[in-house]
Amino acid sequence: MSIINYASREIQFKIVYYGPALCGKTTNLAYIHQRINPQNRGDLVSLATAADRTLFFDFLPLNAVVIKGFVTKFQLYTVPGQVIYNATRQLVLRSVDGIVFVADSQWEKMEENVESFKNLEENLAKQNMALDDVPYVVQYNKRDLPGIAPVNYLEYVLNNRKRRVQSFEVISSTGQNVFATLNAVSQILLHKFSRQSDIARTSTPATKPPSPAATQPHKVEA
Ligand SMILES: Nc1nc2c(ncn2[C@@H]2O[C@H](COP(=O)(O)OP(=O)(O)O)[C@@H](O)[C@H]2O)c(=O)[nH]1
Ligand SMILES: [Mg+2]
Repeated sequence: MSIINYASREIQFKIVYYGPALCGKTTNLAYIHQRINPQNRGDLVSLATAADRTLFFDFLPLNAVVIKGFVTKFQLYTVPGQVIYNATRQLVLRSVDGIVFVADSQWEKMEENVESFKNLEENLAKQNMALDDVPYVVQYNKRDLPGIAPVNYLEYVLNNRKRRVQSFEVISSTGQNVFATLNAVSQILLHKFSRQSDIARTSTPATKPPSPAATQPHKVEA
């Protein structure tokens, strides 16, 4: 649920990168962090173990466009993918506004992808949310590796619900389609926000939601 601060005229949205261990969630955030103008972002906070696996989460705050006098801020989080950290995943998912499900395209990771996707639905259900009501997109990461499943197979396994969502072929280690993914989920959640919020309804004539490119480093206006 977005947080609207009338005093500071800010709207905060929370986007969570969800997926199995080592699928590339931290790599997405690190790339975004590296490409965004430092004036428009905070530090990337990673709580990692010595083995470089996320223990709690990564956190990256971004400022983006101004909607009707309000600065929109996006808070990007990752979850720890390892099965045992489910309580942490539930905490990180609290009040989520948008989700990027990151799948590892390698055949050998298919079971883990499916398991993680199911786990996402279960954890949302525990906070009375249904995946179908949450803006989300799917990312097929590691497209540069050998031994990956074709996209139509991944679509069949991970994006075969009544409502098919946008999906992206990504190489997060080079940044390919990392911003396309983020922009897509931001656009969907901003659309939803414009439909539902008083700010959007009571302000100046309906304009289209800020361009998804708003989160691109060179287009950020804060
Ligand atoms: N070849 C390749 N390696 C990747 C890609 N994305 C992430 N990795 C590597 O996969 C490993 C796990 O990535 P990380 O972002 O830590 O995964 P997380 O557990 O989901 O946060 C790291 O060694 C990354 O460099 C990719 O698109 N291609
Ligand atoms: Mg990580």
